[in-house]
Amino acid sequence: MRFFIIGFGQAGGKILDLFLCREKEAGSTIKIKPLAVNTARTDLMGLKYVPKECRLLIGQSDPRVKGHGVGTDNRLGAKVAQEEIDTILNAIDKMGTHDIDAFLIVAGLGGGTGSGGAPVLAKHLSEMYPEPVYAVGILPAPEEGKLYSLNAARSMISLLKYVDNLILVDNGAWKFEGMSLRESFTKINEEIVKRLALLARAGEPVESGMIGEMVIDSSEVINTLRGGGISSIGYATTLVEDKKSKGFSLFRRKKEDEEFVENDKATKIASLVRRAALGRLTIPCNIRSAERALVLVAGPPEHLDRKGLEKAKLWLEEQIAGVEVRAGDYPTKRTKHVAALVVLANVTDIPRVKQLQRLAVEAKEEIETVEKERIEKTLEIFDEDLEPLV
Ligand SMILES: Nc1nc2c(ncn2[C@@H]2O[C@H](COP(=O)(O)OP(=O)(O)OP(=O)(O)O)[C@@H](O)[C@H]2O)c(=O)[nH]1
Ligand SMILES: [Mg+2]
Repeated sequence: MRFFIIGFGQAGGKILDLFLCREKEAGSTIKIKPLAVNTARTDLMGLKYVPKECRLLIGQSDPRVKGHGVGTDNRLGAKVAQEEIDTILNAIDKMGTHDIDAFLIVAGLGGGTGSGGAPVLAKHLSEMYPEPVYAVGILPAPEEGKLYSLNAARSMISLLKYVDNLILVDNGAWKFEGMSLRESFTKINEEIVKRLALLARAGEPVESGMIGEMVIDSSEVINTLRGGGISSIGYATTLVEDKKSKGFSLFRRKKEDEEFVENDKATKIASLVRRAALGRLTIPCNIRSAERALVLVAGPPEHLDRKGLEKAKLWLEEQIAGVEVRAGDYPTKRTKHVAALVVLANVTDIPRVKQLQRLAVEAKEEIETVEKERIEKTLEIFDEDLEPLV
């Protein structure tokens, strides 16, 4: 799955940078195209792995921005993106789009630049390119305040109009015990990157000498994510033992031994997938409200198992509302872990989204009331008999 990843704003840029960092460390051969777009010069300068020619500063000519960000004003973020959309699209075009499978815009939805810019970019990309446009939207934690919630709700509604799928991540649900939100961000970013890295492996050529038990094509990812809804992703890993160090009973005959190992493998894969689907999702949701699902398992080939994957698939079909479950694996010698990814596509029962919508309505009303009261109070200062000019 060849993604053109656009990190929009600070959170988006940081996640893109970390993705490139982890891919490099893993010696990955997966091809992705990166572009970081921001209104803040320092954010772009802070990136280490996004090549300099793949960073784009916008909004320089706007006196309110001038390379310093849009200060959590996502309307300004959207305006700047709209005004400079040709520059952004040119940068994308110049990097080449002929060999990509999909666009992936990553942005924090509570701020200004990414929150406002991501929907504008999604709109134009979906109009210009036949490839699907996905977004990873990061929702603010409740303690970040109502302005962030209002921004996120607005951005989310706009994104849903234009993207083929919106993968949500909830900072609130992912805050780590005993850590500040800022400290948690680093860990949350690692979690997001792990999931995206596995998704990017779907349909890609496997390492030399390796054959997948059940290969999944990028078109199957595209089919799972079609339809324009919201997705949540589950993930689980397990450290696998070295086969040589595994002791089996000496009293068992060889054939039974093999059967035992095979059954054990299948059960392990199936339970790993279950753990991924029932554990912490990128956005907590009712799994029964999912329309489709995609399962991807990666790990050393001797630990992958077709029967296990089929078992997991049947189980997941029972769990979700729809019947479409796709499953595949990706053998790799580069790890001692087996990882399972479960994409729950087009989920509808998401408490945080409902809460966000409520909060946003409240915030909007509050802002309007405060503004009205302020105007009234300001006018009270003046003598009532004073005639206005117009
Ligand atoms: N998971 C995660 N969330 C982040 C991170 N940085 C910021 N956020 C979230 O993203 C929102 C703010 O978005 P930013 O990306 O910082 O804002 P921006 O797009 O740069 O926009 P402005 O700074 O307003 O110009 C906040 O609500 C945070 O919850 C990060 O590194 N990881
Ligand atoms: Mg910023």
